[in-house]
Amino acid sequence: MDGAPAYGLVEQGAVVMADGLISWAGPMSDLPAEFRDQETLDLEGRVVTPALIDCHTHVVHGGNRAREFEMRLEGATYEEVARAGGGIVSTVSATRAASEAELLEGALARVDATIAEGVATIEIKSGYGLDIDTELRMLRVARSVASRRPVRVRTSYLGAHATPPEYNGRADAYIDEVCIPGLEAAHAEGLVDAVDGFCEGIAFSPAQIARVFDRAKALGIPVKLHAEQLSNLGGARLAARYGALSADHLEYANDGDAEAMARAGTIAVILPGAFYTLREAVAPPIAAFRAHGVPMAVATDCNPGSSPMSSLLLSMNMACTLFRMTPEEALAGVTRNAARALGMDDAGMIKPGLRADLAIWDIEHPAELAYRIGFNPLWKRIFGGDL
Ligand code: DI6
Ligand code: FE
Repeated sequence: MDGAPAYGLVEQGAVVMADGLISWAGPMSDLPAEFRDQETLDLEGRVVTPALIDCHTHVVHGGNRAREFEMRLEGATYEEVARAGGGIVSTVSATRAASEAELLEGALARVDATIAEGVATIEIKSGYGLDIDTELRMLRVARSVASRRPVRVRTSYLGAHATPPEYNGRADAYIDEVCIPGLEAAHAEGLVDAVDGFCEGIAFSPAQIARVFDRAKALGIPVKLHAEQLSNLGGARLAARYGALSADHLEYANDGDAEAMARAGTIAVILPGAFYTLREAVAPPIAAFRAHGVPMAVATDCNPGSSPMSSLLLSMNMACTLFRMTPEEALAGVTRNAARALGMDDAGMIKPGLRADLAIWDIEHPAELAYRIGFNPLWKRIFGGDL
């Protein structure tokens, strides 16, 4: 088809792997002689992509919020549920009450669903502990996922997710007494790859987030931010000012926000699962991100409240159908740009020197990955060169 998206697709391609890394990739006809007598696997015309990367999840948490789902169907809004002590805070109670083993068991079930769809790297946030012990427990559990399953884990410290009940009305004190000391403790244990926050009317102001980011910068940890999800408070610009890896959600972001993000090299992480679940009416400004050259990632936001979804393939479909992203953008969003949103330069592309994390699909064209709904065409996943 003339003018059809290219996807960087190589017909009749070959990928050579050695020692867990990609050593060569290109058209079969160009395969250098030195690789010709290696052991081969004939993929019989299947499509190979980089293994997928889910760059925004909250898969470690206790309990579930099916009751809240019912309340919303009875007419309550997400913000009303949150203000009534439901929402994030109800998951905080369930997470505090859960043992490390229980948290791990719940997380593994969700992670297994994503691995089955070709995911090889998953980002996992804290943020349902909101006290130092439970935040650290969540991060330890998140890290332990990587020793239980063939998957890489990146952890984000999300102490600034909500104000816990014991600090009701004293958000600043929570930031000073729990959130920042918790960050220092988690960093001292080597548990933090990035620092995240929730900048929102029901969460924290830009000034409060800035205090957490200042500490992160001082510790040399990159930042990212849940920004402009339910309203525009200037979170995306704040994130850009701190050179954030990503700003996430962004439904209420505007053209100026996109411009600031482009200048800072901040990735826009698009989370259609939350938009869908909350029946949000305002879509993120995809055209502005495109126009300013802001790279877009796509993730599940897998969490028990606003996005109880573990399917990254479904996120791709939603990003296209709800937000008019192209299937090519959606694929870049769960591979190349997802890696950038995590500050990783060793995954997300099929390129010599990168990790041999690949997904092999029973499809004829990459557009099929975003096109189908509730169908998983993964044939095999390769993780660090292992089938
Ligand atoms: N935005 C979200 O969509 C999740 N966290 C956040 O900051 C929701 C978390 C929840 O409702 O439990
Ligand atoms: Fe989130």
